[in-house]
Amino acid sequence: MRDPPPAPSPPPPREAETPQEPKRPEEEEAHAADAAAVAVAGKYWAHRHSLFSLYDRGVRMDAEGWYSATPEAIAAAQAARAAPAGLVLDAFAGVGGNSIQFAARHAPAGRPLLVSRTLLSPANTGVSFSCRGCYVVAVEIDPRKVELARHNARIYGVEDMIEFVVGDFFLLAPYLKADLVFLSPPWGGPSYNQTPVYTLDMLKPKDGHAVFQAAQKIAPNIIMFLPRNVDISQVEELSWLSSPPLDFESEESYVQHRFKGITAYFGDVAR
Ligand code: MGP
Ligand code: SAH
Repeated sequence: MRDPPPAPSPPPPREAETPQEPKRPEEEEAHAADAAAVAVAGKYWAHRHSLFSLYDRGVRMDAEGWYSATPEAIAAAQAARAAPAGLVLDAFAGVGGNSIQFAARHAPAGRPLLVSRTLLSPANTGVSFSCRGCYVVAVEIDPRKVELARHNARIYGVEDMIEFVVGDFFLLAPYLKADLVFLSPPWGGPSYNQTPVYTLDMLKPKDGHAVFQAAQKIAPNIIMFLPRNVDISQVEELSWLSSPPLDFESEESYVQHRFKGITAYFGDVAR
């Protein structure tokens, strides 16, 4: 009797491009990052379609992207709070999970809004057009992630709606204005949930107050995506940094009944 065929194994996850031999020092560094991406992707592979429903069309990730990208359904719900055609600053854009959903706002998965066509009426007569997506400025400090995010935005058909900026949000903040700032800073890696209560001073690279205060100077409306074990009273206190205090709402964000994080809304985006 013949052995049964081996169980199908998932194809290796795509990561940032793997350099060929021989490698220069910077290529070694990139290669190490790719290896890390593959390792991390092992745990997150099963979540690939909840992170990006169009994953199979060629979405690219790196290690941090695998564990940090906002799942698409959550990012879409967050984006739905933004005003249509508003200007959104995604301060920690990563591989683009949130920027893409703000730009594609309400476009059903798999049928991305054809933004470049909706900006002009067919005859270019100046007749009103419908554009439900937001204009997004996506700031990200890691240039490799910006390339991944740009590539992913292209897959979703929204690259034209997003201005990608490689830079440090804290340095750029004084020069920026927007209708809404979206904040999903690093939580300190997957071990964020090893503590019973996550306090805002654990956010990276600066504590939650510093992040929030930088955002307040940019826009009257702020959305923050935070760990599910965050101290929610601390988060609410951020609204008191304004006078009068900003409207505040917090929401538990789920993917298929699994609790993934807390979304905090400040300003007109709070219900
Ligand atoms: P998770 O808790 O690491 O995954 O992250 P999971 O599968 O819920 O873990 P488990 O406990 O069920 O095994 C859940 C979600 O939180 C991720 O999909 C990201 O959207 C978000 N997230 C996680 N981390 C570590 C970060 C981070 O450092 N920064 C940001 N912005 N989001 C993160
Ligand atoms: N919401 C994103 C994930 C963000 S993870 C998504 O869905 O894809 C947090 C990101 O913040 C990381 O990619 C990290 O490189 C970036 N980052 C860290 N410090 C930063 C800074 N000072 N300015 C801008 N980006 C920063």
